[in-house]
Amino acid sequence: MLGAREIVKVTLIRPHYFSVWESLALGYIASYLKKHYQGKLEINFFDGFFDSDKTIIEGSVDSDFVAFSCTSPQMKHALSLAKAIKEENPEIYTVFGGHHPSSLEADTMANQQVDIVVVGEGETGMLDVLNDWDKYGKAGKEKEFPRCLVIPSDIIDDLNVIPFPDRKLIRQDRTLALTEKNDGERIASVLSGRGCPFHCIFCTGDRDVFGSKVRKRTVGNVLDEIEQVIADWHIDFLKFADTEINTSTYWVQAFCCEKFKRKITIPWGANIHATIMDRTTLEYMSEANCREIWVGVESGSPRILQEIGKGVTVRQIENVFRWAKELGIRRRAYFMCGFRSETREDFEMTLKLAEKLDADVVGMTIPCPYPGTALFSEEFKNVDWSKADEYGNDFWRTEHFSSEQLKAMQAEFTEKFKDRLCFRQRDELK
Ligand code: B12
Repeated sequence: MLGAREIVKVTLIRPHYFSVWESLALGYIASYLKKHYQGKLEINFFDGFFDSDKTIIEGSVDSDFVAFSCTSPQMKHALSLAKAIKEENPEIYTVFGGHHPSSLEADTMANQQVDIVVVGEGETGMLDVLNDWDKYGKAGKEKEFPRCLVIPSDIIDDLNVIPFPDRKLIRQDRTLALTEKNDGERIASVLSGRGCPFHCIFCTGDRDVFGSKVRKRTVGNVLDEIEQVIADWHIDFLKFADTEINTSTYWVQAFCCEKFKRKITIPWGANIHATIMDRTTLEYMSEANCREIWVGVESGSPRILQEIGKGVTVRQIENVFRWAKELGIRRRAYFMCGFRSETREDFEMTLKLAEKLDADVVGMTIPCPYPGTALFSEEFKNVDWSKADEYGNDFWRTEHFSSEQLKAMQAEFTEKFKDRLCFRQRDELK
């Protein structure tokens, strides 16, 4: 198919998973390719949450490359779509990227319907795929562009050089309609940086392929995008997709000052890490109309916080919640129960801390050993990730608790805080 026509057709697919967040990953990859690929390019996008398999398959079959963005729970759907698309057109190259393929590249590659795996941040890797094809594939040297290729992507140090995500392509309109329906507000997300300096055992964030090295866009660059998103999409609320926005309090303060100076009044929310937070920074945030902070508290037990590599103390958590309350910022707290050596006593400490923090919204999840995290091991290799996540899975157990006991502890927590549950758990109670 390729080489037969001038235009390279790439279809980007986000497989099925419920998400009110737009696919920034594919938005970034699309805009990067549009800017840097020298040849003629046509890019399409489908989202398995909104589009039926039939629509996706029919829209993909005349592509040259079909590329999937996958967290672990999305892999099964991605593989089934890839199989169906290849049955219709065996000449298509399938590309798999995102956290799951990057964590289990050899296993992903072992699937017949997978031709190429891009490991890590996908912008440069995906561009390499197209450039290599131009160089070898199109020239008929197909052996030098084999199926079965793992391409390591470069970490881009200066994030300002990446163009803003292509929100029209990733159908921002559809996620906005969803947030409007669910929350009564038009909500969009922006990413201010990449990489995470922490090493929590339940997250893949510290893997080198995703850059444990923290990189921040400049404040001006982030605000330029925010202004554009407000103008183009008329949003009511802005959320940051960063693992935590405050890898530098200096950056946060500068952002707040500049947002204020530019008279950008939109309310916003972000994940923050309690270790790197002080009252002054929260005051800046409050002045800049920060409406909510989301904090991964995880546990009230200092011993467990240490075991999971959280890098935070209970005192730091308590301070942040107290200061934010004083400043009128809403506080969402995420807790977890069921780490390896956790005892009933540790869990009681979590319950006590949850009461003391008095957060506006709470969630309680059980560890899920996703590939790429330190919790993952060979014993979880055959798990059906489409049926398992941290809200509930049937296989995670600890030294002291069975899977059923952990679920009972989770239910104990959700019952106790049923007046303030996060929407995922509120829905589960219905
Ligand atoms: C913000 C966030 C969310 C947001 C959604 C963000 C969004 N826009 O969809 C919310 C809260 C909804 C969420 C939900 C979930 N998340 Co989440 N999330 C994150 C977080 C903190 C940042 C992700 C992000 O936006 N990064 C910025 C973008 C630009 O980067 P990216 O998505 O990684 O994409 C880059 C590369 O992965 C790669 N890439 C991605 N797709 C593709 C495709 C191709 C073809 C190529 C070449 C490259 C490529 O290139 C991209 C650009 O550089 C990460 C943690 C982390 N440290 O990264 C976890 C993380 C990605 N989430 C994770 C998980 C498991 C989930 C959930 C399953 C949790 C749940 N039970 O609900 C869901 C799944 C949602 C989904 N649609 O798949 C895991 C994935 C682990 C794994 N092995 O799959 C992570 C790594 C956290 C962890 N526990 O380790 N998440």
